[in-house]
Amino acid sequence: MTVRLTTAQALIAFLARQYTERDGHRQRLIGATWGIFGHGNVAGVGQALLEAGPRMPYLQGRNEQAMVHAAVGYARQSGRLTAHAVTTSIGPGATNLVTGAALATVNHLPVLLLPGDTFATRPADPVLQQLETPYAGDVSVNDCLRPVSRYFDRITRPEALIPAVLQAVRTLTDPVSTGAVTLALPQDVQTEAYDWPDEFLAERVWHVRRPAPDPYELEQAVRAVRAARRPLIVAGGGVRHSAAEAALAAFAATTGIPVATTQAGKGALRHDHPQDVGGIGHTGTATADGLAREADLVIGVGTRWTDFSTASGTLFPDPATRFVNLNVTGFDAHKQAALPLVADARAGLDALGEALAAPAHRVEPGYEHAYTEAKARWEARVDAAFAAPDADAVPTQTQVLGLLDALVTDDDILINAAGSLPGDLHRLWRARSPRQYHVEYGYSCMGYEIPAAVGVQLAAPDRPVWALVGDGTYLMNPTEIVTAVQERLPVKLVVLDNHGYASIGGLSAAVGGERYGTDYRHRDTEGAFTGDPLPLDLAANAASLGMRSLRARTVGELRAALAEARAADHPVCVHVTLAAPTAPGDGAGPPGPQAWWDVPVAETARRPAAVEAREEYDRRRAARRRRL
Ligand SMILES: Cc1ncc(C[n+]2csc(CCOP(=O)(O)OP(=O)(O)O)c2C)c(N)n1
Repeated sequence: MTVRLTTAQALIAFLARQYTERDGHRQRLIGATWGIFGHGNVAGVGQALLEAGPRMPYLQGRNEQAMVHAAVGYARQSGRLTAHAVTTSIGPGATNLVTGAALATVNHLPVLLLPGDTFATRPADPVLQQLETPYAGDVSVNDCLRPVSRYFDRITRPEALIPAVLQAVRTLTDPVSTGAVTLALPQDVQTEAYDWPDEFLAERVWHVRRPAPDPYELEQAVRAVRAARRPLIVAGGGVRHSAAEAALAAFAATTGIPVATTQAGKGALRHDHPQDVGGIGHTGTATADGLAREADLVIGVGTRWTDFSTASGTLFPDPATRFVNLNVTGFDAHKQAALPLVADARAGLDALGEALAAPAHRVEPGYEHAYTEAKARWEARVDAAFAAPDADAVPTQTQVLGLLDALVTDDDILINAAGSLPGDLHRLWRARSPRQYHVEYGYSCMGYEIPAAVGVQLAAPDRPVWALVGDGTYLMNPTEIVTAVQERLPVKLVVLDNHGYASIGGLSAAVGGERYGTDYRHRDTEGAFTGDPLPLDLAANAASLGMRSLRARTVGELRAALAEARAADHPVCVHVTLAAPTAPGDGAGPPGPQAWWDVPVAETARRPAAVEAREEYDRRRAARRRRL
């Protein structure tokens, strides 16, 4: 039997009947479809969504990039088992997807992108918003999405949807390949009818696999762990994606091996788990980075080993240090010249734990004692950075985190992506539950937080969801506030205002850039932006988009505003102007970077600051170690 539907109607009907299943739990693969309509999708996917009604919930966004961020927030919070689709018009609506797609793919998070495309039948080239490429008639702007998609297809005939969408869903549900998936839909094909076989539109369940380790690789890994005197686990986002938190906690407790975490992995262990030693790398804790420098075996679990985690190749100075990488992708498992252990994180940890049980393996007491003491020393530094003793004082950034730390429970979710906050959060935040810490640091995309909060709140309707943003990030992408208001989502937005890019300002100073172009100030008579601060009122801006907005000028006001926001059943913005931070690491202020990060400095420069910075850079760079 067949059913006659347009390509767009068949696509939406198909997507509404796809499910994922893992560990016996089954859920819809595509929970909803975001969309902004234009002539490239209104008559096709738009009409199909209207006909589908509640069978495919529709969410209205303000900006295509932001819709992808919201979808990514939703997928990450849902453990990648359920995702959103995003439909756009052709041309600018489609190319606005590129940044969000790259973010999804870098972070291995599923999102289905459905950009409209120019006519397949090409009756009147060029149509509105068409890019004409003189040397290639089959190129459209959607080809920009190829390098940032894990699967890309253009549906130039209705029946071509069948193999394309099956590959699309296979990619979305595969733990190795998931990321952004793009099906470009020419505007004429979207509206063309076809007789679709019933089997195509029947319910389909996609099992999300947990590959077990290869026996040989497991044996090698076990041998390496048993031989190690100072092992360190570095847990990444793969732990979260595999829901391996409990397996990791049990493995660490049984073996006594300390666990450091990347940005994507933070929260895998509760902060008070005895083996949790906090963040690793440039934004890591002194405890974790100290252990890394002394480690003889590093066990990476679900990590891509970015430069932040390895301190740009300087964190593991001992050439004898070996790596074991437990990772579902062979690509990542082989990094750092590691012994690869290609497997799902949970399956791999369980297998390792079992193999190390007889005879029971545990690190030496002296090692355990040393990292336990180092952790206690670090915790005292966190306490000092969080403490805000004077209720009338203007708070610093870390004191804002301290006030949140005092307020939240296991339920709260904190979202951040860029600026100086990811560093402070990674170093200092005390994660209380596995999915509390939601920092997107694979792409570190300014403007992620507010739309992501909308997506996260849709995935976790009963949990308090906080988007923490700098003023720079706010200005880049505030408009999904309107969506939070429209959907009555009680997201909490905390705007930490320091009149510019504090993070890049600090970085600029460190690389001899003299903070050029990083403050939000008027142009002065010499042409530089060193005049008075710009008269921005971001609290009023948020209020103008329909959000309740609270201004906090002091620690006391901030404490009250955060409590009000937490209790509210509607979206609330808390705006706080920060006190200038004390220079990090000068002894008085909060702890700064505990390890290096490679940002190249000008090799030739006339200004003394850059010349000096280059000398320091050459010294640091010499410590880099490549593992081949
Ligand atoms: C989309 C995007 N553009 C540029 C950057 C580079 N960048 C990283 S942090 C930052 C400044 C962030 O400013 P703000 O949000 O105010 O946070 P602060 O640095 O003041 O903590 C910039 C420009 C980025 N990460 N993302």
